[in-house]
Parts: sequence; structure tokens; C-alpha cells
Amino acid sequence: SNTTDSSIAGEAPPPSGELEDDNVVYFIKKKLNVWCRQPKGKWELGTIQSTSGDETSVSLSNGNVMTVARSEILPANPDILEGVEDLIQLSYLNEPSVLHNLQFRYSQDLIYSKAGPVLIAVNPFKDVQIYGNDYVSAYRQKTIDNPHVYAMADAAYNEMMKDEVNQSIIISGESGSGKTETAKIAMQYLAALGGGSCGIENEVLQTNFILEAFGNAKTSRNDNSSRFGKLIEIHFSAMGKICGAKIQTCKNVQSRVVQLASGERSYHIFYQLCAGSSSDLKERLKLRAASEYNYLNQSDCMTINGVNDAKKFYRLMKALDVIKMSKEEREVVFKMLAAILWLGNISFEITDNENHVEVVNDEALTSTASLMGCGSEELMEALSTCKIQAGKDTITKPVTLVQAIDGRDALAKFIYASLFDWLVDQVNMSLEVGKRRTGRSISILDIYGFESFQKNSFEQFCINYANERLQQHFNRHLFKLEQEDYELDGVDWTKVEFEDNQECLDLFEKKPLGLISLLDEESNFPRASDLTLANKLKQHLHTNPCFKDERGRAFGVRHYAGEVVYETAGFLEKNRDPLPSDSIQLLSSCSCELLQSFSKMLNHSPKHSNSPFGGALDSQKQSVAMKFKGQLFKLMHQLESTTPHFIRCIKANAKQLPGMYDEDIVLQQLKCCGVLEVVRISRAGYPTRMTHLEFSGRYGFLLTEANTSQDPLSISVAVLQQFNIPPEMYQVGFTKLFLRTGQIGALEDRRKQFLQGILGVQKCFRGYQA
Ligand code: AOV
Ligand code: MG
Repeated sequence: SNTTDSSIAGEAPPPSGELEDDNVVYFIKKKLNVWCRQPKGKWELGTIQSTSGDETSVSLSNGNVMTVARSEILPANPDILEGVEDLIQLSYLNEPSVLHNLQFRYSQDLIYSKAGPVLIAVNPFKDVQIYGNDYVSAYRQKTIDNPHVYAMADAAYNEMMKDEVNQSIIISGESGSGKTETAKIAMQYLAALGGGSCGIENEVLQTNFILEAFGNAKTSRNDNSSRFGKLIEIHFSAMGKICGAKIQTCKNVQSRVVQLASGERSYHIFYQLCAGSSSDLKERLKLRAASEYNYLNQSDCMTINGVNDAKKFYRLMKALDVIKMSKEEREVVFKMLAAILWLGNISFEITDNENHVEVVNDEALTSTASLMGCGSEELMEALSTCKIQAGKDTITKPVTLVQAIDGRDALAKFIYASLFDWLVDQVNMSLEVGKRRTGRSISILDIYGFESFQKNSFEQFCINYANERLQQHFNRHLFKLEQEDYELDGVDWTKVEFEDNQECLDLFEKKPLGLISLLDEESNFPRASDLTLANKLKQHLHTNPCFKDERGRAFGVRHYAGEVVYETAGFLEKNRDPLPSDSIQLLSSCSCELLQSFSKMLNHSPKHSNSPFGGALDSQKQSVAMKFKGQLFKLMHQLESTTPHFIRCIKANAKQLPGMYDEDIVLQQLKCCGVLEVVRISRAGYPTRMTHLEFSGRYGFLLTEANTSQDPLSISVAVLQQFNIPPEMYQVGFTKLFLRTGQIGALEDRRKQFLQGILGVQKCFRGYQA
């Protein structure tokens, strides 16, 4: 064949985006597959039949023929790329191709794939037989090397041992996508590798049962939803054995203790305690069935399908044994939990026409008081009155019904939040072994993903802010990796532009004119309201490109994953999260030492709080947003000094069902967790990378002129030249060939033609023989 004939440069395959006129002709001629968008947005496979102007007629694989605009068509990948392990291997990295590839793998229970350096885990919602000791050894010995959490944990472990650099595994994804399970799978692998004689690896694994009991709950999205972000840092000895661990948590609002949505539950521990405690313990705690507590029975959901709360309680006790929590300490923890439940049953009676109240003196009151270790009288007073400073005098005033309920709930939330923090401290104390040495740790981060609902409130505000921070970390690292890969191979790296989200982070963090600062400022005004907050934000931030004006009490933020509209309703209250000073005083006077210590953590001085229910931020209490930001910075700071490994969890459907792949839901998540961004960054460069050996092995035989050299590099270059691949379409590295999007598909096409040609000749020859 002559050069013009075999040249594919003139019919250069299209980029992953819209097809140009030339491309369409090429696609028609070669009968190449395309993706065609259906009226409802789904993509169907087909081939182009004809084209005129912008109208293109496509014959779909389901037999239908439809005419659509050019913009509704995208190139599909050649068959040999069906179900590739790494999305980067795809010639065309458009949305339908990525979606299809993941679906193809998912349908074969291949739940793990890669997108460059990122591991994608699609939640199977069923047991897949790819875990356990046999698989651990197989990945350790590299007899299996397809994408897996084990492979990623193995890479992190090896890198740590080799370079003495701290590693991290960063897992994100939306609720129910499998982050916590994935984190546990990674921990299991590390425990198997780093298991020694002291049994600390078992302790590390047992902490999951404790933190899940106290920090997880059934939500509408996930029966075992973590209501906190968690970073566990696992330390290894010089021999590579686990020698200690440390857990950090990050959470925002705890309203679940007192308020439940329909179909959701409070934290697992409450149900476990009610179902699983012995009759002795029940008596000591004055405990009833879960259904008798207002905090639990306000939702219509008391049990979880397939979960036995009593058994879980038993399991929890075993885990508490492992971390060696004493009987006394346990008893106190359970007392606090029972006190919270009884608090919720305390009721109020209106005493005048101004809605002022008194506490009803009943079993709920006396039980709470005795569990907390205070007198019923004191508890009554703290819940039904407030002290106001008038000049030098302190006046005691009755509170209204709404104030009383808020105060009672605030107390319950405070006790629970403090208990959780205290528990994490206990766990940490038991995991800490000896002095730690930097350079030999692996941190695993399991944190809530980006959230965008119909209505978004303060919780989403905090979560999405955290995700912006993580996304920046992700982008910067990924970009650096790309660059390193090029430079390592001696390839010219001309800066590929990528979007940074610094502007959005500035919108949140700038002082004094950023979302968090302005929110805090407004939280300090006693007379501030949802509307004044919204107006203030708009007044100061409307020029920021990431800020969006919305009508009324709402404002919008342009996040990396899309635009989110936040309703300011409840923002101020949730940010202040006030605890009435009377309650704090009450806690400090309780005979329960744990409660006393909780009150001290507040470092609260009642003098500064002139109006406990007025809503002003106490001068010494940090706002929730500030505290959250502080925790986040601490987490990020720790991650900065590690080599990160990223896992993106995806749920294939919203129903928590196996075998169901909902394209819309998957696509939405691919956007939110930045997988399409990875793909975009890679596409900007040379996404196809093959070693010279691979490349020459696959295409070398197409060379028409005998190549005297046996060297893979020169064979590769000769192939590129023979097919007139324009120089801007590839770069030759020391070990690898870097190709622009689409080039490999065209080469494959030539290869197929050639092989079919040979086949044809053979058939013909056989026919002749016969
Ligand atoms: P999440 O951590 O991402 O949600 P989970 O890790 O709790 O999600 O996973 C939710 C459920 O999906 C689990 O309870 C399992 O039933 C199932 N699942 C997840 N991964 C696997 C797997 N590899 N194999 C089998 N089943 C799995 V949240 O904590 O709600 O954001 O706040
Ligand atoms: Mg979770």
C-alpha cells in the first residue's frame, strides 16, 4: 500500500467531543459505532447512515433509525476497548463511553476500575467473592493485579516501607456508595499484612464496631450511614507491623439525637442498648423498650431489616473488651445514654397566658436526674428558667414552651456529642502504643461526599465546603502526578490548563468577607434573622464569581461539582448551637464526673452570657462552622504530608439493590466526585500510554518495509511514521509512547483491516484447495 492510502492522518479520528464533518464521513465509511442521545437523555449505540447539514440519521442497535442534531452524537470506542480496566485506556473519554465501560464491568461483578491513578469502586450491594485471606495473599504476591482496594492498599504499604513516606487512602463518594465498607476492606488488608504478635491490628479493626454503634444511623439513603467523617492513622514499625493508631473525627450538627425524619433512626447505640442490655443493667438504667422513648419513637422506624440490635450490642461489648474499657466506664456511658433517652420524655406544662412553663414532675424527670446525678429540683429549674443579668443583680425568669423544649434538646445533644468525643479519646488511648515515628503510617479517610438536594441547609453547607477542600487536594495531586509521568519519561510537558477551585474556597474562607466569617458575624447579632443573613451575604459577596444571588432567604454557590442553592433557614441557630448557661451550671454540679468534665470542656463563663436564649454566640464558645473548619484544617494538614491514594465510591442505584445500574445516578456521581475531571485532565494531554514493547508488539507486524532494528522504540517510531501520525499527536518517551485521544482507535482499525485481509486470503486459499 502506498503512503497516502495507509495514511490515517487526513481522516484523523475525532476528539471525544462532537463530530466534525470529516469525522462523520469517516464514521459512515468505516461503519464505526457512535453514541446517540435519546429524547430522555439516555445514550444508545448505533452507526451513522447519512448526514445532511446538521441532521444526522443514525441506525440504532435496537433496530430503530432516528434523525438527530450533530450535537446528540458522540464517538463510541472500538470493541477491543470494551470493559477496559482503566478508563484512561479508552480512545474516546466522553460521558457515555465512561458510563458504558463501568456498566459493562459492573454487570460482570468487576466492581473496581481505575481512572488513571484513581480507583473507582461501584457498590455491588451484595457479597462479591473477592475478599478474604486467599485474595489478600494473591494481591500480596501479585498473582492477581486487576483493580482492587487490596491492590491500592498494597501499593500504599509498599511505598511506605520503601520510601518511609506517610501514605493516605482518601475515600469519598455520596451517602451509601460504600466508603465505610471500602475503608474497612483497606484496613483488613493492612491488618493482615501488618499483623504482629501484640494483637493491636485486631484492636484497630474492633474500633469500627464502637464508632459505628455511636456514630452511625439508619437514614433514607443508607441503613448504616456514618454521621461523621473519620480519619484513622495506622502506624507501622520498622518491620512493617502495626504498632498503633489514632482516630480523628469531623462532624457538624447532632440534631439526629432529638429529631428524626420519617423512615430514619437515631444512632444505632440507643436501639442496641434497649434491645441488648441484661435485665440487671436495664434496672440500673431504669431502661424501657426503645418504643417508649420520644426521641426514638417520633419516627416510624424502630428496626432495620436484617439487623439484630441485641446481637449488635453483644458485638459492641466484645469490642469494648478488646479496647479494655472498664466496667465502671461502660456503666457511665450507658447511664448517659439512658439519661438522654429520659430527657426526651420530660414534658412541660404551660402555666400562664404567655406560654411560660413548668416541668412536669414525673418518672422521666426523676429518672433523668438520678442518672445524671443531680436533684430533680435543680434539673427542673435549669429546664424551665433562665437567669438574666440586670445591672448587678441576677434575675431568674421563666421560659416559654419553645425555649424550654429547645433547651432540653440542646442539653441532650450536648451530652451525646461530648460522649462521642470522649469515646474517641478512649479508643485513641487504647490504640496508642509507644512513641510514633513519622514516615511509617497509612491514614484512611472516610468522609461524606458532596451533597446537593432539593433543599440544602447548614449541614450541606459544611459538607460541601469540606469537599471543596478535598477536591483541591485531589486536583493538585493528580496534576502533579500527570506532570511527573511525563517528565519521568523525558517528554516535553507544556502546561495543560486545569481548573482550580481556589476561587470557591476563597468564597468560604476569606476573612472578613467570606461565607464563614460573615455567617459568624451575623450569628453574633442577637436580632439577626435568616433574611438579614441572606442579605448580608448578597451585599458583600455578589461580585464573587462563585456566589450566586437567589431570591429571598437563599443564596447559591457554584461548586466544582455543580451549583447548589442553600436556604438560610436555621443557619444561624445551627451555627450557634447554644447551650443555655443554666444547663452548663447544672452539668458542672452533677455528681457524675463525666458530665462535670463535659461542662469544663466548654470553658464557659456564665458572666459573658447575658441572654442564654437570646441566641447570641457566647463569647467563649466557638461557632459550629469555625469548629468544623478547624477540624477540617487539621485533617487536611495531616493529609498534606502524605502520598495520597484516591478511591471514589459510586452507588449504581438509589435503592440499595444489587444488579441495577442507573445511568443518571452514576453520571451525577462521576461528575461530583471528580472522575470526569480526571478524565478531562488526562484528555488535555496524551491519555494513551503504551510501553514501546507493547506498542511494537501489537502493531510492528504492520510495517511494510522490513525494519532491521529489533529495538521496540525504533519499531514504534517506524509504525507511527508509516501511518503518517502527525507529530503533534504523539510524544516518544524513554519507555513509553504517549498518544493523543483517538489515535489508538485508528491504529486498531488498520490492524483489524489487515488481519481481516489475511483471513480473507486464507479463506480464499482454502477454497481454492478444496
Ligand atoms: P457510605 O459509608 O458510603 O455511606 P457504606 O460503606 O455504609 O456507605 O455502604 C452502604 C452499604 O452498601 C453497606 O452497608 C453494604 O450493604 C453495601 N456495600 C458497600 N460496599 C460493599 C462491598 N464492597 N461489598 C458488598 N456490599 C457493599 V454514608 O456513611 O451514608 O456517606 O454517611
Ligand atoms: Mg459511611
